[in-house]
Amino acid sequence: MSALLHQLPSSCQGYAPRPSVPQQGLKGSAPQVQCRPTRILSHRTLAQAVSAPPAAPEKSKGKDKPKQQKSLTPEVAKDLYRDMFLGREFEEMCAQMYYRGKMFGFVHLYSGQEAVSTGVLRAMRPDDYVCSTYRDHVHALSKGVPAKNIMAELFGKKTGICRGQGGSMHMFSAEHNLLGGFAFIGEGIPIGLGAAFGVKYRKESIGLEGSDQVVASFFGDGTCNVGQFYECLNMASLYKLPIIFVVENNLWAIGMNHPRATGPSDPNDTEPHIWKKGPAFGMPGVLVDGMDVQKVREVAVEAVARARAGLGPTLIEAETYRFRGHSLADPDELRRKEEKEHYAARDPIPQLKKAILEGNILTQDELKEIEKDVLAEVDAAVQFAEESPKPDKAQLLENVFADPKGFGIHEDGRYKYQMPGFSSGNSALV
Ligand SMILES: Cc1ncc(C[n+]2csc(CCOP(=O)(O)OP(=O)(O)O)c2C)c(N)n1
Ligand SMILES: [Mg+2]
Repeated sequence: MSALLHQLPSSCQGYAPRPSVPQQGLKGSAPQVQCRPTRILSHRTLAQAVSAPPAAPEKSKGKDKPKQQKSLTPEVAKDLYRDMFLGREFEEMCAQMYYRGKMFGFVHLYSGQEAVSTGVLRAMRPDDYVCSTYRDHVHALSKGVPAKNIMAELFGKKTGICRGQGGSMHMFSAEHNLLGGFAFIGEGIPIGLGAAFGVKYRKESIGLEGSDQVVASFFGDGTCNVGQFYECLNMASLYKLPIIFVVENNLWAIGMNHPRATGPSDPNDTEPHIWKKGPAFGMPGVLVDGMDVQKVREVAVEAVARARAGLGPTLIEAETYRFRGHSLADPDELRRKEEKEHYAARDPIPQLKKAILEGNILTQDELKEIEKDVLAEVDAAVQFAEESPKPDKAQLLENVFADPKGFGIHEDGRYKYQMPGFSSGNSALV
C-alpha cells in the first residue's frame, strides 16, 4: 500500500485529519473544533470576504511534513482564482434567483467546495471528460461551459445547455465532454467508467493513437456507500482505466454525518477513511486538503499524468465542506455552528488570494480586475437567462423513445394527444 501511495505527492499524506463531530451516544470524546469568527458569504460580499485575514494553516499531525508547494505561475494563478471566484459568485447568485422564484425543483449549491472542482478540472485538458452529481453547476463552469448557458438551464430556458429540459441536476454538454449531472447518487460513476473504457478501447482495440483522454468522476462521501462505487473501482483497476475518482468528502450526506454512516477500512482505524479503499482495489488512494486548491491541483496533476500514461486509476479523497445546506430547500439546522465556523475560516478562496499576494504572483489590482470581470459575467448570465425564450412545447416530445403502440402515440406514429401549437417533433423509430 505504501509503495502505491508514494507514487503520489506527499502533500496529502501529512495533512491533518478533520476534527470529528461529536455524536451523542458514541463512545469517547471527539476533539474540539477550533472556533474562528464566522463570515457570512453572500453575493457581492465575497470580494470583501476575500480581503479578510485568512485562516491559520492546520498543523500537520502526520509523520511526513507537507511538501513545499511548487510556486504558481501568474497564468495558473489567474486561472485558478478566476475559476474559484466564478464558482462562488455563480452559486450565490443562484441562491438569490432561486428564492426569487426563477428556478424550479431542487438546487444544490457547491459554495465552499470550489478548490476541488478547480484543482482537478483546471489541471485537465479541454477534451478530457468529467462526470458530476446533482451538485454540478461549478463542475460545468470549471469544464468551460459558459455561465450564461448554465444560468439559462437553471431558468428552464431554450438557451440552456440542455435546452431548459435538464435543470439544476442534469447539466450535460457533449461539446465540453461534460457527461452529466445525475439526480440519483452514484449513477454517474459507471457512466464515467464507461467513458474511460471507451478511451482505452479506441486506443488499444481500434488503434486510435490520439485516444488518451482522462475521466474525472466526482461524487460525495455518502455515495461511497452505494454499490456502483465498489463495482467501478474493481473494473477500473481490472482494466487499468484512465479515470480518477474524486470523492468530495464534505462530511455530510444530507443530514447523515459521515462517521455515522461509514465503517473503517482498516481494523486499527476508529473512523472511516475513504482513500484507503483505493489500495484495497489495487490503485493509489490519496487524502488531500480539499480546501486548498494548490494541494488538490498537485495531486490531480499527478493522478491525471498516471492515467494518461496508462498506469490506471487513482482514488482521491478531498476533505471539504459545503457552506450552505444540502439544497436550497434545506434550512441547514443539523450541523453545529462551531463546525460551520471552523470550515468558514478555511474558505479556499481567501486562502488562495493570500498565497498569490504573499508569493508576489499577482497584484491586488490584478485580482480586483478578475473579480470585476467575474461579477460582470454573472450579471450578464442572469440577464441572458431572463431574456431568453422558453422552449417550444414540441420539445417535450423530441428525443422520447417509445413503442409506437404505447401511450400517447397512435400505431401509425402520430401523437394521440397532439396539442395545438405542437409543430415539430417526431415519434418515428429508426
Ligand atoms: C440512489 C439514491 N438514493 C438516495 C438518494 C437521496 N439522496 C440525495 S443526496 C443524498 C446524499 C448524498 O451525499 P453525498 O454523496 O455525501 O453528496 P453531497 O450531497 O454531500 O455532495 C441522498 C442519500 C438519491 N438521490 N439517490
Ligand atoms: Mg457529502
